Amino acid sequence: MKSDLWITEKQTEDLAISFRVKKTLHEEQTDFQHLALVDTYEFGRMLFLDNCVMTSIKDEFVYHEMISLVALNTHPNPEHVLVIGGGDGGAIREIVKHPKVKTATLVEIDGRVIETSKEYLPEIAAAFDNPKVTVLVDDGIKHIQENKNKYDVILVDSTDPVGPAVGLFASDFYKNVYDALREDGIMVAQSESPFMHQDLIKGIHNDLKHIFPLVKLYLAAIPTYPTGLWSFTLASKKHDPQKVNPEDIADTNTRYYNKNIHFAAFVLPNFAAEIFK
Ligand code: AAT
Repeated sequence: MKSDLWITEKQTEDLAISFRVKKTLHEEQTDFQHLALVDTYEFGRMLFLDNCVMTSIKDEFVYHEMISLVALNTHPNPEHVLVIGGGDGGAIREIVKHPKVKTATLVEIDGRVIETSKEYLPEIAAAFDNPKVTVLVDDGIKHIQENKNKYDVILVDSTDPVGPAVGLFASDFYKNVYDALREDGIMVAQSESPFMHQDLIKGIHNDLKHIFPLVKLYLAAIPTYPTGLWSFTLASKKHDPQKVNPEDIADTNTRYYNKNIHFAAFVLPNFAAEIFK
């Protein structure tokens, strides 16, 4: 008989998504947030932080490929890459596969996310032992303030703008990201749903446009995230993702991203393009 236990993310005051739970694998209150690892019938094992979906075994590849590979294949020489947040290791797993990457640094504020992901989500936390990888348990805001002219690509793989992640959506943070990037660096941040978070997306773009010459939104379908349609914001000092030579896109054995998706992801439906009008 199936269990009658469900885990629910309240996406807004008036909307929720529930997953029927096969088994609760782990639950704790860390120094930063409530952490739960559950096995679900529909999406396999899932990580929740403060009752919000962070990732699931079934659809994690979309998010992790899309947050990482668009920038890595836009930069002609992405040797040094930084991930802020992303303690599950999914972005890092995609980054180390790229042939041009020499170092991949992860700065995650909550060490318990890393440890529990290694234990319960080994398919996602698959590359922490790779020699290219350095893991720092620290506040990403602080790391960005302390490092200048260092990275080719910075990915902000953060929780929603509440709690420790609020500062990762602030204009001062983006200025420091600009300075932490080398002269032709690129930043990508997860920027929530264009159905629900238009004001947030607009704010991010307004802030970034004052700092970077090129700012673009791109989309991907992520069923376990609110509304299932997710956005990423790319800010670049020089290289334009839409002017990449398709021949230069590395084949890193992906399940969502490919040469056509690289360009198609930037084609916005009218309602999403209107966010910027
Ligand atoms: N890879 C998809 C999973 C995430 S997790 C985001 C991570 O950001 C969390 O582990 C959280 O601990 C970390 N984090 C939050 N604030 C900071 C900070 N200031 N410095 C470093 N790490 C931080 C993203 C899920 C997106 C959810 C969409 N609904």
